[in-house]
Amino acid sequence: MDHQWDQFLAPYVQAVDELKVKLKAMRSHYRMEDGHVPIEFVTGRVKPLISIYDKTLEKNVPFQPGLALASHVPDIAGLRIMCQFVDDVETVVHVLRARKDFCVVEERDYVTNKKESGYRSYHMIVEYPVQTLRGEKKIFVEIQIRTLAMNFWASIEHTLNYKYEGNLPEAIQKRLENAAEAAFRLDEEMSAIRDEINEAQHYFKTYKELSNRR
Ligand code: 0O2
Repeated sequence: MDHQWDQFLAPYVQAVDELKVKLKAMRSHYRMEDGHVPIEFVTGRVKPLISIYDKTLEKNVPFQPGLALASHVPDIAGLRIMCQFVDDVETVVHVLRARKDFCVVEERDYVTNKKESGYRSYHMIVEYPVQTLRGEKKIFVEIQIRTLAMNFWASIEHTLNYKYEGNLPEAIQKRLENAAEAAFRLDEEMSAIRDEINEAQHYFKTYKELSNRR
């Protein structure tokens, strides 16, 4: 049984590894252009089996490796791209849509339409071709694009939900709603002084390059 899961998950592991390299390369390319870098950092993971199991219960699909699972749980392979500013999220989405190495099959804009929980992020499901010994295998990968503030909120909320098994006490829920609002305002404030920040970052980069040459 373990072997079956290993075999099923292998292309997902490969896809996450490959896409991490590719998306991090995007960041390096921006850096070389000497302008604003919309990508702060990239992370990736293959969904742990226990979380896949929980998802199958939620979606009422059998917990067994195969096509049904792959189509009902499209985030077995997941990448996250963190950005400084809300506008950067849109920039990254445009660049991803134009790529030729995968095909975008679904988009969910929780940035402009936040979830009831207060969650904000942009989700893309892409179909990514993995080269295997038995030929090409297309798999779904979820790419989440969000600002640092959205990411901070989501990771805290995720941890708390895990602790309380999804039944957050009302007081904590209220605090999280306030925190979501604060994160939203932080994004707005940072966007308002974006030009100042960009200029400062440019000076800092030039200064560092000059000091390294000495
Ligand atoms: P994990 O542990 O991050 O993998 P659907 O039922 O299809 O409408 P579904 O399948 O939940 O909704 O898809 P959706 O809404 O696109 O969410 C998929 C992922 O987005 C989640 O995966 C989370 O990573 C993130 N997410 C969605 N809503 C929330 C939220 O309210 N709070 C936080 N912190 N993250 C959220 P998993 O499998 O739930 O979790």
